[in-house]
Amino acid sequence: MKVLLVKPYTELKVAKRLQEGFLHLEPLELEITAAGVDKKHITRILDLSVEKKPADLFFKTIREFCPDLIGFSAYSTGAHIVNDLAVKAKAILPESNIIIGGIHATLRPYDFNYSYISAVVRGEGANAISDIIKNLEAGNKIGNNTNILAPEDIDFEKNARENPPSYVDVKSIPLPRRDLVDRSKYFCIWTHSDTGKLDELFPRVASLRTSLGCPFSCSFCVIHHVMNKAYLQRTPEDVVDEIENLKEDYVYFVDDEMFINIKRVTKIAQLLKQRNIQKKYISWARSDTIAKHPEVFKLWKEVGLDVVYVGLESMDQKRLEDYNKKTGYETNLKAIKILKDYGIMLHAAFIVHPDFDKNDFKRLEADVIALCPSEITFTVLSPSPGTPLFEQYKDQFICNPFKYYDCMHTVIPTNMTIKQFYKHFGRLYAIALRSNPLRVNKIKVKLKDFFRAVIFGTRYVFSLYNIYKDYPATMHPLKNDELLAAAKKEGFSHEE
Ligand code: B12
Ligand code: SF4
Repeated sequence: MKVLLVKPYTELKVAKRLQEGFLHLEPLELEITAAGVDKKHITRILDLSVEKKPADLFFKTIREFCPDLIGFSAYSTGAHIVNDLAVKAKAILPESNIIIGGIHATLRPYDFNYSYISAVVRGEGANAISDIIKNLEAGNKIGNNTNILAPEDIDFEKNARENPPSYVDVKSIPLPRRDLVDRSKYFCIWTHSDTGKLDELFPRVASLRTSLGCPFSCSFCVIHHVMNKAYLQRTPEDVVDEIENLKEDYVYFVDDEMFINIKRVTKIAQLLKQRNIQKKYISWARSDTIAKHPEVFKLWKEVGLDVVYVGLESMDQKRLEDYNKKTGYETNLKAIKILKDYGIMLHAAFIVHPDFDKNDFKRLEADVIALCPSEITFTVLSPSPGTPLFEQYKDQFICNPFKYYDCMHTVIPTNMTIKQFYKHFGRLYAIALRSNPLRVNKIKVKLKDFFRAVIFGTRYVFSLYNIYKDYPATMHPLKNDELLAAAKKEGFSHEE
């Protein structure tokens, strides 16, 4: 059997700019899924995410390769693109089976209830694809459990809406097939240096997952809905074996929250030390974990933890409570200090709420300046499809909330006019770029890397200032209810 696994592209300019300029991570979701396919089959991964002409490449590949099974991955931002590619692929190859998996399929399988789709997979891909192929080979029904749902099944909608998926034993998840992608494509900007210079500002980077899920339930996040609050952990030995075998020296941990179990992460660091594994790491961590367990971060710094992404979200206690973050202003401050003291670079992630007024932006600007030097990014609070927040706002959308779900385009009305909102939003990024350690600490980098960073940084900020142009011109000077009324009148037709 020939199997083609496809990562969709993005249509939104800001997301493209991010991937072209700052980080493009390997399609780990497809590499893990591919590892569930027996090696007797021919498996290919097609990552369309930064191709110049992704649709052309997709159709060329399916015509030439003629896969029997096509599997798409989809985050919410790519779900409509996947549906579009799937229907066209089925028209070209009517005999092939098309399956869809990933976060969006897990959250809202019913968005893929179409006759051209053979199965929608919820949860882990490797185990599911292995079952699917066995079923196809045996001539059985493609899916018959709560994780593999077949649109042709009469109970599809009922199962998709009422029966939650089950979770696999973490030990049964195979190691990713990293050999199936061109590894030279994947990089991440690395602005931290202990020596004042960097051999490479855009090193090749490997993605690695040590745990799945998160026991917290922040209101804006999808993970506790995807995983039903489960937290699955790989053993320290298993994790360190995988790290040791990576070709790349730079590693991006893609866990939602890697540092939940302190004993486990301490053991991972101790093993890295014992085995003298010399690599550099980026990970996410909560501010309360850092504040409560500084010793763990000290140890991790010794084994190469360079950058920690922290969802500070806000320095306003009330907003933190509204987000159900279960941290606080003081905790955020403590975590920032600990990371600075240990020489670990803070990458602070803040949420900009569409209800922000001028003063909220000014306060956030002051918070950003106080964090200097740090990496700082912002997202616009966006209800994710498949969550209660999405249902709560369902009558408030000012654009198609699926196509524009990139946490940069607001999907709900802003308190300021949409044009002013993005003027302030772009300005936040401009200030954040000026606070970047590379600039503040005058880190020495190769000239070509320096120019690349300046050019991409400028283009990125420019595209942020201009986000408002992605909404119809009549909406630019509007705010609040006027914006909603105008959007309803537009009927979202401008997106087609
Ligand atoms: C690293 C990361 C990124 C990276 C890019 C990652 C990438 N390779 O594309 C960066 C930083 C660029 C990024 C950006 C964004 N991200 Co992001 N990101 C993540 C993070 C932390 C890890 C992703 C990952 O590698 N997971 C590990 C893989 C192995 O897990 P997986 O994707 O679930 O795949 C498994 C199953 O779903 C299934 N599966 C997946 N595909 C398929 C296909 C088939 C055929 C089958 C059978 C099964 C299957 O099997 C896989 C392996 O077992 C996730 C959180 C998370 N837990 O996923 C958020 C997450 C995916 N991101 C999210 C968001 C919102 C974004 C942004 C839109 C906003 C933002 N600014 O953060 C942008 C969008 C950028 C874009 N171009 O689309 C949301 C998505 C929510 C949603 N409804 O889709 C998540 C879930 C975070 C969250 N807590 O809400 N992200
Ligand atoms: S701590 Fe992080 S991963 Fe966990 S629910 Fe909150 S935002 Fe999501």
